[in-house]
Amino acid sequence: WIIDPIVSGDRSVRSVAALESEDSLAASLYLDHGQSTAKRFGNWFKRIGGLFLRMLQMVAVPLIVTSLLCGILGLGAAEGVGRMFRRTILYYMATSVLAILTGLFVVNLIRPGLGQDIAKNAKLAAPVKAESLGDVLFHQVEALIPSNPIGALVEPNFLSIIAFTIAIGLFTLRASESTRTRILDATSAGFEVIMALTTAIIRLAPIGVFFLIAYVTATQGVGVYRALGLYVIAVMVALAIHALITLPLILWFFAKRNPLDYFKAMAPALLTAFSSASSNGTLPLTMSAVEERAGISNKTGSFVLPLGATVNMDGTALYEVVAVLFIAQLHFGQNLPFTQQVIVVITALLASVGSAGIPHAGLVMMVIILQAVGLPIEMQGIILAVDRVLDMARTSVNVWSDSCGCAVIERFDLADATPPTPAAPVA
Ligand code: DAS
Repeated sequence: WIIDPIVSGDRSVRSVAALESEDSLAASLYLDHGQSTAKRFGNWFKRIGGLFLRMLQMVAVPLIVTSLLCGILGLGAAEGVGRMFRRTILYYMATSVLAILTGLFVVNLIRPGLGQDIAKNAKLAAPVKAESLGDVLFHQVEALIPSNPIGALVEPNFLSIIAFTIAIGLFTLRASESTRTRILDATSAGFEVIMALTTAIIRLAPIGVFFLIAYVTATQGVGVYRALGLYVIAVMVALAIHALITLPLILWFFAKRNPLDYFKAMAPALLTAFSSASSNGTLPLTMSAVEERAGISNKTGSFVLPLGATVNMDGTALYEVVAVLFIAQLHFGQNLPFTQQVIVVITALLASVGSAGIPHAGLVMMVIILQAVGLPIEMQGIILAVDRVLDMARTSVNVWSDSCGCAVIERFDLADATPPTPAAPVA
């Protein structure tokens, strides 16, 4: 009684006016006994599914803060690794931006959320307000400098939270050994608890997915599934481009390594990342694979990988851009304006930095970007159904990028360590 009247088209609605005057859930399922029964059920689907999304929102802030702090404080004393730290961060930001731009290109090319025979909401969403690029960029910079960090936690303003947490982490590295140890121990304990809570919430995903999918299906019509299929293709194509073209090129040109050989060396870690959908869970295997199979030094691997598992998530960043633009296409019935897409790029980069290396972390962080561009978080429900398989794929890309980072950093580190060959004496 939710799907049939949509699929069979047997909508005994009184008139097209009913379709126009009420939201499509009620209108398309308006039954001739004059009761918009489904409207009442549809609202309950949205409410119950919305409870699950609220649980994801509930853990987003503590997950970001504890995960980021653990990742940064795990660097240990900052002495002697300054140059490696700067190079590592530069590599991570560069590959994440390349991943995001790849996702942006593919989702604008394929446009999975447009042109489907989706029953449009009778109340089409308000067109997105287009700001000037300068205003957009300045607002993002403002968000990175919270005038009241506690207020940012309460709001929550995720960009402010991430920026402030990174600042606190970096300056804690410069504190005394005992201070660093105490803060790291407390943060690690907190991260362990929040991770357990998040994992418990994710176990409720099937229930949340059912209600959200029921709501979105009734609201958007079954045409949404064709759009969902295109969305999965868009994510997979973008991930493949980044993992099989971009990163191998970086490996070839900057690390002078044969990408195929390196890929074979990392295969056990990549397969574990795919099956577990957890960068953190795969980390021990990633570290042993880069050292024992790929010939990377312990100094590089033990520095680059733990940090990467926390702050370098190319696959996640790419996925969030595709997902948010897909939701925007579905919701607004049009592509986001360029300036809004710039906001998505910036927030996706920071959201991927704040994501934890645990299953579905990218989904939790997506709330940040949806809020940044004014999209209703309920629309996230539509992509929950396919998130597990996409999570497995994007986690593999996350680990593959971290592994390639080790080879690049090692190459530059060795170049530093190798004294320049003295010029041959003039005969
Ligand atoms: N599963 C996360 C990871 O472990 C990635 C994500 O959820 O986006 O890297």
